[in-house]
Amino acid sequence: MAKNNRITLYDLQLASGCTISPFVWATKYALAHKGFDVDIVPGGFTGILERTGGRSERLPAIVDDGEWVLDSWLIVEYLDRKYPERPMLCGDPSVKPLTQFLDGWLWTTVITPWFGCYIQDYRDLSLPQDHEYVTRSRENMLGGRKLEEVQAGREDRLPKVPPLLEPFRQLLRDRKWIGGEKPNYADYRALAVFLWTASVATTPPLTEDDPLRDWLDRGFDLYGGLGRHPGMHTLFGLKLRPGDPEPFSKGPPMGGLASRNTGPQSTRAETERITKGA
Ligand SMILES: N[C@@H](CCC(=O)N[C@@H](CS)C(=O)NCC(=O)O)C(=O)O
Repeated sequence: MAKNNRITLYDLQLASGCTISPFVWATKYALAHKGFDVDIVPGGFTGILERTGGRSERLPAIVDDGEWVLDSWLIVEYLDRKYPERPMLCGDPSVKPLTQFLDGWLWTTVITPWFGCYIQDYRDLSLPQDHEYVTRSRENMLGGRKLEEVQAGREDRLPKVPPLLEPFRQLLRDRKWIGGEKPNYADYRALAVFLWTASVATTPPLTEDDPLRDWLDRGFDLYGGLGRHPGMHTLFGLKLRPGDPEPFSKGPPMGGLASRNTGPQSTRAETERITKGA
């Protein structure tokens, strides 16, 4: 049982002290959701094995009254199992698989392109002692390409990403949180993608008027502004150029699950369009 309500979290930080890892971000929110006070063990990419006494090469890791738990997913399972009397992170059985799907979709859809757009920033913002390791390991991840070469030309690629987030905007259109009236682990896992982005994005990835802004701002403000570290960058302010795609859908929701069939009146405009090309 957490002594004095405190749990230790091994963080993965940039030189500014802000968390970079989306896995650690999701864990910070999970601990706050469960109502714990957190003792942060600071540090960057190098020396993780030494800091954790040989226990882990990856972060996050937590220590709860002497009990080590590694891996963000196992940490969440541990917290709900050990503290079921506190607000559940994944209360319903469907939350876990749907959260894993959403996380996987966000990685493919936005983290992959944004990784290529911010990878040089990611290295430059890391702790000085991490630069060499981050350069070598990330260049290996990118098939041997130089970080500078991968990031170059991002002004042409960044405007192509916001339209891809439309299904996620639809998800949040009619609800306050993915979890309903209150956020749950699906919210934290999705927020973590944008918290990671804000930790490295020296130029914004989303337009000022992106409808996701409301959920993102409320999410960053949770738990006393947990996502508002001064080292973070704004996500909003992407400037579009002529020829760039519309960043998000501005029309009314149409078709499929985006609108409700409440009789012919509700589908007439769509029917006209698909039958007459109006
Ligand atoms: N399955 C792990 C993945 C954790 C992970 O990959 N963490 C990365 C940070 S994003 C890490 O520790 N990287 C250390 C490194 O790159 O050397 C979890 O869910 O916690």
